[in-house]
Amino acid sequence: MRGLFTLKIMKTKLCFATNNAHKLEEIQAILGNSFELISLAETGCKEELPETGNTLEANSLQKAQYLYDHSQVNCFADDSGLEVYALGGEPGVDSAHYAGPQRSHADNVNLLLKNLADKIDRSAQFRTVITLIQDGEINQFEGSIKGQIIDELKGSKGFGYDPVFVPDGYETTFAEMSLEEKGKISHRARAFAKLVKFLG
Ligand code: ITT
Repeated sequence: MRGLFTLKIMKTKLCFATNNAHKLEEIQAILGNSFELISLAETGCKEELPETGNTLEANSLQKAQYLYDHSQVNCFADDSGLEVYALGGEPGVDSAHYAGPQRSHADNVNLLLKNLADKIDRSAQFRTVITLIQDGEINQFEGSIKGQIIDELKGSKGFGYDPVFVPDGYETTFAEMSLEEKGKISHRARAFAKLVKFLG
């Protein structure tokens, strides 16, 4: 009993500034029991977080700073994107709305495959930047994973560009992997591992 109580009071309370349920699920699996994650709703923040930067670094900072300024809770925000070398790093910060404001994963993937149709180099990377703000102090953490964009969709798990991304050293797409498998190697997992290490 005492051990359980000690564990409970030692949990670090943090708000994860996201409205993406898939991401919350993935991060919960990565963070396990060490942290008590507070949702955006629990902080009373109902607004759309601003994301107008030109880089993943700027966007994750902007989201975290907005939440911190409005709710004064210690928090972190992430921004991720798929960077395709033959497309000069696109879709990058525009990954979520690559095919338009409807933010459709299916439309985004289809546009990506169209834009890559005549390209021989299919290499890409997913990249995540996390910004943590604790008592006003800002720290950023980055994670990435390299892979190849295949020319047809495979698998039904995950989200976004997962059905067309095969990480280097693997035969399957992210969308064919379990949450746990993807969670061991993903860009987000790598960035979050750095965050967890930092938080100690
Ligand atoms: P929030 O801003 O609400 O957190 P989001 O959907 O914009 O949610 P991200 O900033 O992490 O999430 O990612 C932007 C886009 O990049 C996302 O909509 C996907 O299209 C793509 N993406 C990021 N991580 C991905 C992943 O693990 N698998 C597939 N696509 C991913």
